[in-house]
Amino acid sequence: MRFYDFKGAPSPTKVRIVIAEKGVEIPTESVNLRELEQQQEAYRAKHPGATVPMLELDDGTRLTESLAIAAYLDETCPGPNVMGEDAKERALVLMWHDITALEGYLGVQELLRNSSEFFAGRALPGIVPYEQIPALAERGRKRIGVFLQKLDGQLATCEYLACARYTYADIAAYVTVGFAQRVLGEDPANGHEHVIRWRESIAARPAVIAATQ
Ligand SMILES: N[C@@H](CCC(=O)N[C@@H](CS)C(=O)NCC(=O)O)C(=O)O
Repeated sequence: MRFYDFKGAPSPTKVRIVIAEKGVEIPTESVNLRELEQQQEAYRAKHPGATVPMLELDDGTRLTESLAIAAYLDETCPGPNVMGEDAKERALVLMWHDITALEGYLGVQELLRNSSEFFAGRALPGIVPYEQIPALAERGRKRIGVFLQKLDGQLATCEYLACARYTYADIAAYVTVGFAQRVLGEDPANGHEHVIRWRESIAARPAVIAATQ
């Protein structure tokens, strides 16, 4: 197997945390998004969609999309289960992953990619040259606030996001809150005591520390 990663980007960070939680070693190659290495021929020949993460299996299959990679690693690697032990847990993990991806992550992406000079003409990941729409940046900023409110409400009722134990839903939401903090330049968890309590417990996990340093 070979993992295509980039340390500064949120989507591969979720996979890096899963790998660390599982305690497995996977040969890893960094694709430098700051230098647009993902758009060069060598990487596009492997993944025409030109994004990271990607996991290349020994039979040549290439998995993209962090959720799919996490599900594959969870089933095939030893170590603690992160995608849910039974039908209800698995459904709750997918449910909170979807809420996080669609309501949280996309809000941060809207803000970043429609406001930063670096993403001019690249307002969406991939190879299609979408122009920026400044109004989407403002909408994204608002959506982050709405998402944090929802996260805090859920974490007021439950120690972890999807169920009583740590799962991939927590990994996805933790990375999204960190991404939001970086893009906003301020802590979106301010005033959300349950998010702050939860975030501290995730940040203290050895695998999270190892995967994000
Ligand atoms: N749905 C994908 C999203 C992948 C994605 O958007 N990756 C970003 C980094 S976080 C990327 O590769 N961007 C390259 C670009 O913008 O050209 C996943 O969850 O893995």
